[in-house]
Amino acid sequence: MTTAIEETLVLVKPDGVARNLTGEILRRIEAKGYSLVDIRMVQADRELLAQHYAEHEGKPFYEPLMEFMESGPVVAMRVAGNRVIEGVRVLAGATDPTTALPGTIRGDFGRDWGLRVQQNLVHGSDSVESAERELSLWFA
Ligand code: RTP
Ligand code: MG
Repeated sequence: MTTAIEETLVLVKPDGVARNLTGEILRRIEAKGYSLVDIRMVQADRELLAQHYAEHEGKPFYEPLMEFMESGPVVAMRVAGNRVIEGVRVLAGATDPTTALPGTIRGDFGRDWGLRVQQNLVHGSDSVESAERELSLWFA
């Protein structure tokens, strides 16, 4: 393992904020030893979300995803640490909360509500390039 001090974007999605899980999610990130560098609450608009989720444009879940993400405020966090990009995604668990393992954020608190899109509480950047791009969007 090589050392790779990174920064990543974490979003507590509207379901996580509405369910009062922001503190629990941040607690897990800090308990793991990652550092909170910046944090803000945002009511995201279409333009921001379209840029954030540009890779998913045209997919069947794109429109429901947009509606879900603009349904209420999100909490955006800049988080730093060694290999934090992969680490946060391990903490988050699999995209589908039904199969996300217990011990992960999505496994412990998420469930399938039978809606048109996965309401899975949290987002974490998936690569160094995504993290840089997303951080510049949410922390302009
Ligand atoms: P994220 O980008 O939010 O961190 O999640 P992820 O990498 O685990 O999942 P991704 O494939 O990037 O999908 C982005 C978000 O779209 C919603 N989604 N719904 N079939 C579905 O209903 C479906 N597939 C994806 C989820 O909210 C997912 O996190
Ligand atoms: Mg993703």
